[in-house]
Amino acid sequence: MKLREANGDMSPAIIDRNLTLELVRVTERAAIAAAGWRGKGDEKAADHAAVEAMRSELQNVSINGRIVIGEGERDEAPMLFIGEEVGNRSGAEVDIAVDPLEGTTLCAKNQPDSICVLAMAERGGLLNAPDVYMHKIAVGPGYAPGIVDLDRSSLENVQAVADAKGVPIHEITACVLDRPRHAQLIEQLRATGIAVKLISDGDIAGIIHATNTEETGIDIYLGSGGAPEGVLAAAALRCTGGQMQGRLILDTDDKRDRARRMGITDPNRKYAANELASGDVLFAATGVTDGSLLQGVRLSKTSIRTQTIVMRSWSQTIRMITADHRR
Ligand code: VTB
Repeated sequence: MKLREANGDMSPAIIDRNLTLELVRVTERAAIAAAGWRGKGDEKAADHAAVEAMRSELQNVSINGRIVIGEGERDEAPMLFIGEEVGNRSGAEVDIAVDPLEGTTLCAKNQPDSICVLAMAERGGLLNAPDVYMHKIAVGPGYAPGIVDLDRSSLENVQAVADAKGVPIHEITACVLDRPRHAQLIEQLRATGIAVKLISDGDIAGIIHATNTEETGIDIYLGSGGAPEGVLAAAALRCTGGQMQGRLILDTDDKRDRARRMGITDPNRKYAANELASGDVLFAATGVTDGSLLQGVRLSKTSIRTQTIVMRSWSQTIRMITADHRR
């Protein structure tokens, strides 16, 4: 068995590398389906189209798959519910996390960075996260381990990144979801001269951007967003390199109960990227709307063009796949 150090993890290459292309087909299908709903103002219809397409294409993939992050509990989601078995039952036992349409609002408004996302890991490799918020922090590769930590203040974390880069703090760019709950954080960051890049939605793309500072200018991701998106972002980060931490926000009895039922015994636990997504991990995302991460679906008379990023933690290979699909 081949072993390789990936983000401090001695991960054996468990998942068949050819599955990367099979995953691309799944997110491509979902993106093409969702693209029909770009700019139509109907988030639900766009999401539903992506879910149906993703589910039907997943049935062709050579895996014994199980959804661990999907559309919700069995009683609230007819498709891609948590625990649903997917794949053609002929391959490895794997766990699957999906966000069939990340940024439904972005798609409905035809704004940048709406994407279809899927991650795969060996059985047990993905945190079964309830649909609650998660505090998140992420930076790209090349920093000393532990450079950022959720137990330190945001300013301390940004200062540590500035020091490591050897630049003044006002040359640091932090990416934050534009939400009222982040008003104080944004104010604090700006008060020290930090450039804040606000995104209206889509923190999986936001975290991926923070791992690719040279291209995006984003040094650090800060703030809270969906926990399922946190697990998907961690899967991506395991493939790109970098550091991330997440902590579930379990601020009511109901949320703590839900988390407990999903096997989370310590509600205050701080998870590193390789605890959110461990072992051998694959990640794929296809653009629906044009964005800074991916080009959106392009329709022409005879063909449909898609762009997909697909990555593998074991080798940390990042592939960009542009495909022309005959109409
Ligand atoms: C978060 C974020 C997602 O929606 O879940 C956000 O992780 C929802 O945040 O990437 P609010 O509940 O504050 O609106 C996304 O941005 C898109 O699904």
